[in-house]
Amino acid sequence: MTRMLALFPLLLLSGCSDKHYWLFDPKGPIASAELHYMILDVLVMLVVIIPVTALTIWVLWRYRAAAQARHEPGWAHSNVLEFVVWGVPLVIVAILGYYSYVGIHAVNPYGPEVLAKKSVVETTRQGIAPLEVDVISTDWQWLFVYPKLHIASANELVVPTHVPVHFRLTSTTVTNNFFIPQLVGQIYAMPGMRTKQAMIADHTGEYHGLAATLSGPGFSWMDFKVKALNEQQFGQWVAGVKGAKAQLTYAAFDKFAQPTVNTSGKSVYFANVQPGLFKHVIQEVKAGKVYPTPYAFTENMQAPEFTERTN
Ligand SMILES: [Cu+2]
Repeated sequence: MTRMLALFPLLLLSGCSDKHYWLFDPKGPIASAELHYMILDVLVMLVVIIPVTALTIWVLWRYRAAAQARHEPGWAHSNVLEFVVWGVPLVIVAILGYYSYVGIHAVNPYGPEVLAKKSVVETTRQGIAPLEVDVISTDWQWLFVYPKLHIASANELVVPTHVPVHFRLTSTTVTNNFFIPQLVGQIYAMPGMRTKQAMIADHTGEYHGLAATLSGPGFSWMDFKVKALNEQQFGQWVAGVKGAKAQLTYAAFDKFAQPTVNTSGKSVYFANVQPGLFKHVIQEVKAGKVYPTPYAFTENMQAPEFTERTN
């Protein structure tokens, strides 16, 4: 225990550049707002945690055997204590409720005010057209379609800095969870449905995106690179993808969406995405389209020796 306590200051020293501290190193207004409310919630909860910790130590000390404290087995009720144990939590829940409400609205991707509010985003230039990105999760890859640019990239999301990015999300398979800790919080990508998310990258750089919900055998590799580039670099990237050989017709998408594991880090680019792909995917899945997982991926769960019960 003492040894563990001695290590604790190292946690504080390790700093924000460490990849395990993404949430404490936001690189955009949405992630910053989320961190703000996270810290606020912890501070409000300390109103309970600190007194309870202190009182626990005090009670143990005050009523230790050697102190010979007064013994009161008949004691049963105190109005003051009732007031404290009910009153303080009520006040805390009210405060947390208020900040949850305000915080949810501050980062709500469905609210028209998101990314436009001065308090949330100082970097947004007025009237700048958002970049639209359609996110389609498969078993087990992420596809990012840029419908206005007619291009797509898999397992790599590239965005320009200081430009609002508006996501629409769906899934060909189970519900997935789109998460870029340094830029934007989790949002579900669900089969046959559309969700929305929005973000801005304030700084150029490379970030880590991930699937934050267990989704089967390929889950462990379902990470994606996020690159925030300046305007010129982004233009170059788009031009490069437009020069890619692979086309993304509806038929090509069908092939792409077949279950595959261990794709981590493999970026695939598609020039000429067939218009309306996002809508097409939702319609297909709604109509019952499935992408069956090959037996090889699930043999650890489904092998006959596990399913046939022996007595
Ligand atoms: Cu949960």
